[in-house]
Amino acid sequence: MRFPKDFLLGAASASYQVEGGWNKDGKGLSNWDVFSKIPGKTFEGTNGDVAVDHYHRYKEDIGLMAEMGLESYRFSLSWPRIIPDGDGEINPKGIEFYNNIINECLKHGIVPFITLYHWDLPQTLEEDGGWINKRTVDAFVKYANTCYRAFGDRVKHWITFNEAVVFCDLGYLKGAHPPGIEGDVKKYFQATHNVFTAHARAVEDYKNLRQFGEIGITHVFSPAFSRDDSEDNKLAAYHANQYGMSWYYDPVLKGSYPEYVIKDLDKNGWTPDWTEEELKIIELAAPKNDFIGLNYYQPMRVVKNNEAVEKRDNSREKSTGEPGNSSFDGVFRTVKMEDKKYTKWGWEIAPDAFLEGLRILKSHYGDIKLYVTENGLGDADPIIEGEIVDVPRIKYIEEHLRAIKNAIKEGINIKGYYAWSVIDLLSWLNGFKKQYGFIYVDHKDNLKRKKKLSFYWYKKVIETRGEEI
Ligand code: GCO
Repeated sequence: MRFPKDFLLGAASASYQVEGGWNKDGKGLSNWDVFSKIPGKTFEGTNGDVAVDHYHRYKEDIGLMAEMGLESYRFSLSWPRIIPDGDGEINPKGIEFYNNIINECLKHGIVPFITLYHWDLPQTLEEDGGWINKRTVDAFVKYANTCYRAFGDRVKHWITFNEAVVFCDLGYLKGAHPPGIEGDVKKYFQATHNVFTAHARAVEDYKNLRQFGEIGITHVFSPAFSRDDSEDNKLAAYHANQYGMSWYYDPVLKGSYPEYVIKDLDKNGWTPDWTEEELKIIELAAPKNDFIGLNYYQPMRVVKNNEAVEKRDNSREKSTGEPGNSSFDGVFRTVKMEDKKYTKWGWEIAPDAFLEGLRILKSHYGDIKLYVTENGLGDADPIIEGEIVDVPRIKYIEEHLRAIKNAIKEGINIKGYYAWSVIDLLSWLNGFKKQYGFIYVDHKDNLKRKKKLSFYWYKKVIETRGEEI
């Protein structure tokens, strides 16, 4: 089987992780420009001031994407590059930069797929309360509208937010992302609700403009499975899925929050401050979503937690996705399992759990269109005689593409695959050591680009539309 003609084979990046040019041409400060400079917050103090200098080298980079035969490029816009103070004047140089990227893609026949928010919030808004303050919701809707109007004639695929669970959880519960708050459950839920409201309003607004493209949101897809058949652990997995999946997918796809979680929130005094009007906006926007983007890296294996919640470790090392943490409410714990495979950063490699998760998703939400907006292997790539022989990455992507093929055969509506990432980039918490790209960046030689083995492999996959997988 080949991937269907309308299935897009692409790859992805995010503004802060590739661009650099942090203070160039009128760009405002982002929360990450500030947060990454607080000692101890990032791996060896790495930051995105230069990143991989995509800001200056985008032509070369997009040229390489074209050489690889990439059909679509998913990238994010830096909000403070476009509106430096968050909701004031538009920076024409910021618009120009993204026009250049978009036009360069189109010149090569690459479909641009835009993420509006991949975590770099204008610092002025962060200082004013960030995602806790509803002013940020209004500002986001305005920013989104600015982007639709500036780029919507050529861009027909829009993602509002990337991985709300990550920036809200790490921002308000673990303190590992800006604004660096630890253990504030009430704020965590408030932030998520404000994000869902912003998403819903941005979807409405897009549809009202009648630009005839598609819009959706990208979520982490990390279905929880019980480690074994014990009733306690199965209950723990149910709880994990209610909080980690339903809380995020229901408001977007069903237009309402899951009862199970709402009850808990009420009981604990964690219910967000929400209005009838906001809940209505969320309800009405749900059927207008065109798709949902899934970032799949690993599932969760969970057990009932028997340790005290106080033991939760919020260090940077413990916040980078490796299993072994208790949930914020102490109900369950993620575990590593003897019989599973893991990456160097301790993430499980589980294409079978991906397929299983997709089946569950379909049973809950029906035939909604799906894009796999991220999937890939974070590795320290082997270099032999100057060649980057990233065979483990090839194997990883191949196995996941096979799972997707099988899902399509079963009638699951997946319309594209975006490998993370197109080029080696800055990991938010793991520096440059953790590589994901098809294109290597030599940090010892002036950020020179080099094609990895996976580059040639993915090119062939695209050429043959995955026939051999
Ligand atoms: C990292 C992460 C990221 C994410 C991406 C999420 O190591 O920093 O893996 O690269 O995958 O930004 O959308």
